[in-house]
Amino acid sequence: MSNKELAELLEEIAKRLSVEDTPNSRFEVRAYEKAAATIGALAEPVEDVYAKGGKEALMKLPGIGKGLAEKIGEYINEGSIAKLEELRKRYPIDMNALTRIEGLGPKTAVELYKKLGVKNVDDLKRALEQHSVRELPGFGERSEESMLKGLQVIESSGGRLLLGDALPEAERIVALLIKSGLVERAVVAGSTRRMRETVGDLDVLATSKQAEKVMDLFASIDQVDRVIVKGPTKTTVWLKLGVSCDLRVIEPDSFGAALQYFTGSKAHNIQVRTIAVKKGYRLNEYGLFDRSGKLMSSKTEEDVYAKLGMQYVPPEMREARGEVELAQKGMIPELVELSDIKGDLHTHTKETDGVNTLEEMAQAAIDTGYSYMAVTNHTKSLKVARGMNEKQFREFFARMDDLSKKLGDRIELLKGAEVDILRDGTLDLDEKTLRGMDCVVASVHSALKINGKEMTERIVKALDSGLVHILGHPTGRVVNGREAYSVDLDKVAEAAERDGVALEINAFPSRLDLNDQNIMRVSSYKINFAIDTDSHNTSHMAFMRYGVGMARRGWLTNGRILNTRGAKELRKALERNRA
Ligand code: DGT
Ligand code: CA
Ligand code: CA
Ligand code: ZN
Repeated sequence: MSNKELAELLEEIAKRLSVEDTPNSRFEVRAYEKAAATIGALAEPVEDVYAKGGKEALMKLPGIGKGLAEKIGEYINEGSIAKLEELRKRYPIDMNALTRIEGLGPKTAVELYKKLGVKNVDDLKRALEQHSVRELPGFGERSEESMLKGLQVIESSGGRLLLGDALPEAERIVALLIKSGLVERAVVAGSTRRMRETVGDLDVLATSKQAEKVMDLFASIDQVDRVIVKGPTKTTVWLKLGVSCDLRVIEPDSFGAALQYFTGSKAHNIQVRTIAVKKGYRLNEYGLFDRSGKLMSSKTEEDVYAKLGMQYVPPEMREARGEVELAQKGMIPELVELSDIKGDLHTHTKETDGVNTLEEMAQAAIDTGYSYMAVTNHTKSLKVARGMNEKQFREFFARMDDLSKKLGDRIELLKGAEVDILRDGTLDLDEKTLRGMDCVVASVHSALKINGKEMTERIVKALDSGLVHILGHPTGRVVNGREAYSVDLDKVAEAAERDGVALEINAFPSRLDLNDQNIMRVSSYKINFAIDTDSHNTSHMAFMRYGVGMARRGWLTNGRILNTRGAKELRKALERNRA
């Protein structure tokens, strides 16, 4: 069982409960949603937490009370949750798959079941194609169209897994191999190492003198659902996570060449191999060989690149986008690193849709080693997130002042908001309140379907207000879920340059917005970027590395990143933007 599996079951309970109209259901729905968020973001396997400390340990996790701890215990002990089974009997539908379609909520799913017998995504597709959905009262052509579009987005994802699910799983597998003592080295390769936003399968490399034993171990680990092919040097398994994983065991001496080869991308490798061929060499996963077939290099990636007359290319850049030429000229930029990040500028607390208290979030930032953290709760028009009004911000900031006094110089707390950019481009709080803040993130959360011209004007107007420091998740896309809204990013970047606004690289694994391609598109403008986690609970703070991955894939150096500045310098930059 993985944390993700359990989180999905808890989410399913929340969705199914949200259809029931009992007096307690709203409260219960929120409790299950919070628990799902907590478990989904937990670094340690929830089973381990339970094994060590039982229900009490679970109850120490944010947002998990006694009732939820019991349900989780029930699942760990019995492999099922009676409450969920009961709910599933009421409506035998694939709730999670159906509601993954943008614009299709639990209530709609149940209605489609009652009226048309739709139980799963295939049924829905058929119903849409036969135009029976649009005939239903309250649905119409527009909802048919929007559901079809949602279906297309999901189908085009082709079953690729989010980096935020792939990387931790690959790391767990690597850790298990190393712990076994059977391997000398084990590392993550493939698109996961390149930090692509989604990955098709996991690739792990290991060096060992006992390949057979390694393969036996790999095939039997808990994460494996079934073995697809098992051989002496390569084994492929299907993981319970819903993705396959290749393990290759290689000779220690060819580690560098193999890592270079299996990190990819394929397109990058083809370009590198062409360079080898031009020199009369041969390059493959075993090494770099000269004209006479003599091995020239294979032990480290650095050496392989060096023998080809190239600089080392960071994995995130290996996408055949011009990095090979740069490496030949010795012009690979010094990319931003996770350790350069000094703070987080976009976080939420339980006052709006976050899970943890202000105190808990501040402690998490301290534990991460940050110098500062901006707390940026939602604003009033975002009702689903219980957004705050001007008065509530004033009261909240008074509490922040108290906490800041208590914390002294352990961390600097920045007063902020994630203020909604309303449909007409105005901001969802009055000017005085916004001017009183240290860090204003402005984001679009509503009226996402307006045309590109309107959306561009709307965002540009918000930036031109002179009240905004950071444009949050600038395209609004959800990975594998929702397309970006139509917007002219060049016009947005021009405005950001004019107004001194930083564009966000939102590190939340389902957002990663801006992504690498969009970063490259706008990085020629004189603008800064802010890499933020958009944390809704303390464990989300660990998402920072995915944002850094996007920035590196977009070739950014730390000079371009606002939150690599120390606290003093950051404050100066934020003030200058307001002047
Ligand atoms: P994915 O899994 O679709 O997210 O993308 P990758 O890049 O992880 O691709 P994958 O798993 O098929 O292969 C891992 C790496 O191995 C790939 O990036 C480059 C290398 N590789 C695999 N097959 C070939 C091939 O036929 N030619 C070359 N040059 N490299 C290959
Ligand atoms: Ca792969
Ligand atoms: Ca693979
Ligand atoms: Zn947001």
